[in-house]
Amino acid sequence: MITLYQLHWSHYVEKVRWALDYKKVEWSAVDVDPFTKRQMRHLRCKLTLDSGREMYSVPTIHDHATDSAIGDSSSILDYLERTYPEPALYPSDAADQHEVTRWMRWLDSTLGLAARRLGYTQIALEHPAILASLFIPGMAHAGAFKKGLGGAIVAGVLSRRFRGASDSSTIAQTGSSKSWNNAC
Ligand SMILES: N[C@@H](CCC(=O)N[C@@H](CS)C(=O)NCC(=O)O)C(=O)O
Repeated sequence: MITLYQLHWSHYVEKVRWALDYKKVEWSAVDVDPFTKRQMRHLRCKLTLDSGREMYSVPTIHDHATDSAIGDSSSILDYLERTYPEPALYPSDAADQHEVTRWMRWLDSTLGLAARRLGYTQIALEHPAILASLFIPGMAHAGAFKKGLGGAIVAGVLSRRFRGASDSSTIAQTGSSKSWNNAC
């Protein structure tokens, strides 16, 4: 049984859900509070940013069968392939496998980040109240005024992060052993 810690709308999480379903392993998801990540505190699976700051990231899985906790979508796929080899996600040829992994990690840190930024920016411009529902627990049923205010605050926080916080750009570097502590 695998527990997936998720923000349900994250495309990095979707990638892991696809892999889990493809492998037909038994799994269930825990929705994580994006600001406090309190649901993950029992896991010793933080990633270490270049700045030295440690943080929890989603997706993270906890495989109860092996008592392993793994963060980073591409590292999770690598783990699933090693631990549950059938059906195979990767081609059998080692060179092809290397190529797949290289593309996957490159896309994580380029298209993946750009798509996320575009998505949040569009939502902030067109329907900021949705951001409140996504990021603030309990906001889904709040009134329009509260949602609008919450959405504006979340949009401000996100745009500050996107504007150049080194931590968020470091999250992109999934292939870098410096940025990620995968031994968790
Ligand atoms: N490259 C990572 C990216 C994961 C990522 O950026 N996750 C975001 C949510 S979509 C996160 O956990 N950010 C931590 C935070 O913002 O505190 C992966 O492939 O899993």
